Order: sequence, then structure tokens, then C-alpha cells
Amino acid sequence: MKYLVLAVLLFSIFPGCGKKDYLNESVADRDERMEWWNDAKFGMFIHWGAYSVPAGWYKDKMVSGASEWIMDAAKIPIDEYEKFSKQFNPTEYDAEEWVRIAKNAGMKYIIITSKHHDGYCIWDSKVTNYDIVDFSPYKKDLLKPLAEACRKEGIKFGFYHSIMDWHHPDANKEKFKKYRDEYLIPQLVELLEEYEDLAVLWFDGEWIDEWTEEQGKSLYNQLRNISPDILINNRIGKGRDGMQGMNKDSSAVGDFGTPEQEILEKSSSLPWEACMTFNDSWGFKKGDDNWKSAEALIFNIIDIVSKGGNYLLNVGPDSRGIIPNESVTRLGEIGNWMNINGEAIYNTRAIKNYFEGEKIRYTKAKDDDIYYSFILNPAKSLEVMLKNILPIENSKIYIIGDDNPVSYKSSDLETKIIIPQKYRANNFPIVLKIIGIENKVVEKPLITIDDVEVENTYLFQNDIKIKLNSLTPHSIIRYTIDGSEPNEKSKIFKNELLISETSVIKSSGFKNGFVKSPTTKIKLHKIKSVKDIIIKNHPSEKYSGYGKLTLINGQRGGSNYQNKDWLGFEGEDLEVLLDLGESKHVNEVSLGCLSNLNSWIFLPQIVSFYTASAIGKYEKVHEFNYQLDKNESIKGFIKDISAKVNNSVRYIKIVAENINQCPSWHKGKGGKAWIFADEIIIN
Ligand code: FHN
Repeated sequence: MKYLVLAVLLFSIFPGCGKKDYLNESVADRDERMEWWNDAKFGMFIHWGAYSVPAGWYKDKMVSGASEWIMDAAKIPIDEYEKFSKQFNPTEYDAEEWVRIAKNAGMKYIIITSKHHDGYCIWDSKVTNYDIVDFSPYKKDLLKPLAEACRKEGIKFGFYHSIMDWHHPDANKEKFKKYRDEYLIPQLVELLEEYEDLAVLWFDGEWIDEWTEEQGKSLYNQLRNISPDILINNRIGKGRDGMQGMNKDSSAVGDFGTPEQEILEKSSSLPWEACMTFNDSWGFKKGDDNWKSAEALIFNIIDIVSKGGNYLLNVGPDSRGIIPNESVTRLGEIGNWMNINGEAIYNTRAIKNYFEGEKIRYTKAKDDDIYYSFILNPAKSLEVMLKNILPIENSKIYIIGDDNPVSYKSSDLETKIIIPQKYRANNFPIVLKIIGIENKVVEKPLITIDDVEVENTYLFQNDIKIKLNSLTPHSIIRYTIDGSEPNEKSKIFKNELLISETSVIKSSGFKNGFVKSPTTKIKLHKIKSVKDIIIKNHPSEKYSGYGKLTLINGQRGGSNYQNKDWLGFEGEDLEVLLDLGESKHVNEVSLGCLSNLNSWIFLPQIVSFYTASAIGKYEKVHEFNYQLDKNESIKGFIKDISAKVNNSVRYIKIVAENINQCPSWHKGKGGKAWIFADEIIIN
């Protein structure tokens, strides 16, 4: 401790003295520091604080959204919210019980909220009285007992800490530097001083305008110089690319990516950890009963670990200090499965060809040639065919937990395994343990149009030519256009495919002595409803959907603005011109827009509709005016804004005017406002 104090003292007097630059740490050094984390795979997230008192309700009404956001969502004034902080008295808190629950579930580390956005601190902070000891009847530090219980049980522990702070009077544009230097950083330093063995700092709330990547980099270095081995997530800076959580570019600061409420589609070279709730709220929320099943959670663990990630599963204890029973029972079921199959999860690493179809996933023991094959829904699998992993000659294959080897037949390219009847009784995944080698697998074909790679869905109006390419030399690509799986008899791709109608193309790569590649699938959707569509200004690059045709492809984005069916315009209007190709009788035309105040997305304040029979001679047929109300529900909703036409027209023009800036009462006040639009419907 004395060396730590000395180090902090030295840095404060001679900031440059002995300060190591961790921003250029080698990948090898980072991986060495993260070895325990890459082995651990599964952790417990805990969101706990004053918000567990209202538990998502205010003035006898359930407030939409996650419960830890209630102060913002219900626009509760600080002095009003402090009444909850003063009531927070978790007399039934038993840190050892919490650690027992986590450990029995197979969780190897715990991350708890030291301070969430509401600013309430659940430890005895030296730099504020807005904490559990000075501002509650409980009057005892909540982090210390948990840290102690973790140490006793060999569980690593870390803190979630919010950069954004709704309570501190200086946490705003005008005084942010003062808040940062005299409050935020001193609190972090005191936590590192108090907990020399703190394993992780998990930042959040970095999206505020006042915070920058540069401040994140400086803070990262400062904290690593105090606690060199600590792991810090990528939300210490601004490098996170939205809720998918990975870095926008390789220079982003932070040791691992943080997908939230979702799992990466593919594996990643950057360490990553998917964080997820049990139900829909991070903090305890009375009435939120949308609990994920134990099977779904076990599948998530397998899905994530096979892609090389960690799973941080959240519990939201109530204001008494009790973890909801719905979480505890599911964690018990997960623990039973992990007790048997944990060796296929812990201390493993991802392999390149980590999946086969929908039902088979792989991991590899990090230190020897043992592979694990997860059979995801055994109830339907009398036998399985493994291709990516070949058992070595005369080796035995076991189902983990069973001393009797399974019977199998193996050729160069595949191994057929019979699954004993008793393993087909339920749907919990079973795991095959194989001493083997990784087979040679043809690379998945890439699909390009005009030399640009396309995937999933592509919208077009006029005939297109597609190319199929494989990165495996001397492989041949076979394809189908009816959605069936390509096989050795399917057509061979030559040099290009001309597509003039809506089609589903599936393609796979083949090569003698190699396992067939995974299948690439793309839906080519021909848009016939209009001859042409012109959008005056391009949508934001991040929310450009499938291009301008997204607006007329018959698919709606739904309430999740991340869905590729939305076009997002940041601080700009939407002006779109539709050419029907000829004069047609139109009854009505509508434009779908999204409102989601939590994400700075507002309905347009004015939407004007124009029609014309000849280009340039427009007549306004309708104007929609929207009066934004600050008491509007923050829960996202879609509004179809429509105009009666009842006329024969060829051209339709729609102008949706953005409010451009978030209003003064909005949490993003002064920031750019978004318009999200999707699906123009012409009746
Ligand atoms: O706003 C927070 C939210 O309350 C919760 O803490 C999640 C968990 O990572 N993070 C932010 C939302 O992205």
C-alpha cells in the first residue's frame, strides 16, 4: 500500500516521472495480462444502487425502459431522487451468498456498479457524501464485503463506473473539467488505492459530448500506472461503435470490446465480452418478467465462447439486497450444466472454423489438441456428422460426463457419431471431447456486385451481375438460386451471374481433400414499385440500411433503430423523390418514421407531400405538423405519416424536416437530432 501511495504521490508531483506509456502495449503483453480473463469466459454483472428502491416505478406508474434510468426517464429532480437514495437500506445484503450463487453458476469474475449514471456511490467515498455510508440508513460500505467474499472464493472482481453523472453539479458542459479532475478521477484513484487487487474497471456513460477519446487515453494510462495489471474496457474512450460494442478503429483505447444485449455474428481478433440482462432491465425492476430460459443462456455461453468472447450476465438485486429468485434458479441450472461441461468452456480458445451449420460449435483446449464439439439440440440428433475436426486414428470420443466412449465411423472428411438415446431426452447441449486435428475447410465464398462485397440482402431495380469468389486457391464454387443447400451436383459458378428477378442465392466452395465451405446466402430483392427513387442528401453512413431502396422494399425496421431497414439522418432533413415511371392513380402515400427519445431520434416536425404529373411542376397535397411534447413516452414508437392523393400522378416528393437540435429539456440538449425513416407505402 505504501508503494502505491508513494507512486500516486510521485505522479501528482511529477506527472511525467516514471509514468509508463501503456497506450503502445504489445499485443503479447496485453494477452499475457488478459490470460486469466480469456480463460474465465463467464462473469456476473451486478447493477445495484438507489434505483433499486423505486425499481422502475414512479408515482404509481411503471416507467418504461431499464430501471436504473428512472431518474432520467421519469425526469425526477435531484432532490426528489435523493429521497430514494436516503431510503436505500439493504439490510438483507449477504455478499458471501451472492458470491456463492455466482461461483455455483460457474462464473469466474464479478463486476458491480460502484457508481451508475445517477451518481450514487455504494462505497464510502472520501470525495463525496452522496454515498451509502453518509447518505443512507445502512451506513456501511457495500463493495468491501463483496471484495472480501470474492477473495475468499477465488473470484476476480471489478467495478463498473459511469463517466456520465446526473447528480454531480459540475458534470456538465460548463464545468466538466472540474468534475473530471476533482471528482471522477479522484474517485477512481481512491478505488484503485482501496482495492489493490481490483481486476477490472468497466467504464460506461462515455457517450456524453464532454467526454473524448483523448481524455479516455489519458485516463487509461493514469489508471494503468497505478494498477498495471488491471483490465479496462473500451468504454473508457469513445472508440465503441454503438451497441455492437466493438471498436470503430484499431487506435481505440481499452482492452476489450463490449457488445451489449447482443452477440457478435463472427469471431473477432479483439478480445470481447457480451453483456446481457436476464430479463429486460439491468437494475431490479418490479414487473419485468421477461426472463431468458436457462437453455437460451447456455446457448449464449456456447455461441459467445466458440467465437472467442466472454459472457457477462447481469443480475439486479432488489433494495433489500436480494438477487431475484428467477435469476438464482436459472443460474443454478447453468451451474449444473457447467459442472459437467465446464472443461469445454474454461481455458479454451476459438478455432477458425468454429461452427458447422446451426447445430455444431467448437472450442479448443488452449494447451493441447483436445477439441470440444457442442451439439446444440441433441433431442433431434440420433447421429451427428462432424467435418471440421478429425479424430486422430484409434482415439476414443467421449460425451463429457460419460465414461463410455461413443461409437463412430471416420473417413478423411467426416466423422459420423451415434448419440446414445439417453442424451436425446432434453434440449440442453451435449459436448463431444475429441483428440484430433483441424480439417482443411474451404473458405466461405464472398459475393460481390460491381466489385463491392455484399451480404444478407441486396435491393435492386435494374438487372445486376453478381460474382462469387473464394479465397481458397483451386476451389470451385457451386451455387443454387432456389434457396436449397449447394452440393456436389449443384451448378458450378463460372464468371458472373445475371440476376433480373428477386432470388435467393446460396453458394459453397468445394475442393478435393477439403471440407466443403460454410454456405453463403444472399437475398437479391428486385424493387418494382417505382421506376426510380432519389434522396437529396445521403443518410448517415452508420444507418444507411441497404441503400435508398430500403425505403420502398416492403420491409419495416421495427422499434430497434439498429435494424438495417432504417435510414438515419443526423441533423438533416429527408427529401425523397419517387418516379412511378408513368402516371398512376394514387389513393394515399405514407412515410414511416421512428421516435426514440432515449437515442436522440425524433419524429420530423413538418412532413410535406407533393405530387406532379411532370417533373418540376409540384403541387403540395398535404402538410403534417408535429408538436414535440417533452412528456412524450421515451419508449420507441413508429408513426406512419400519410397524405391522401386521390389523383393520377407520376412523381411524388416527400420532405421531412428535422428538428435538427435536441431540445433544451432533452438529455442530449444542443446535440444533433436524428430522423429515422423507413417504408414509403404507395396505395
Ligand atoms: O446506460 C447504461 C445502462 O444503464 C447499463 O448500465 C448498460 C450496461 O452495460 N450500459 C448502458 C447502456 O448502454
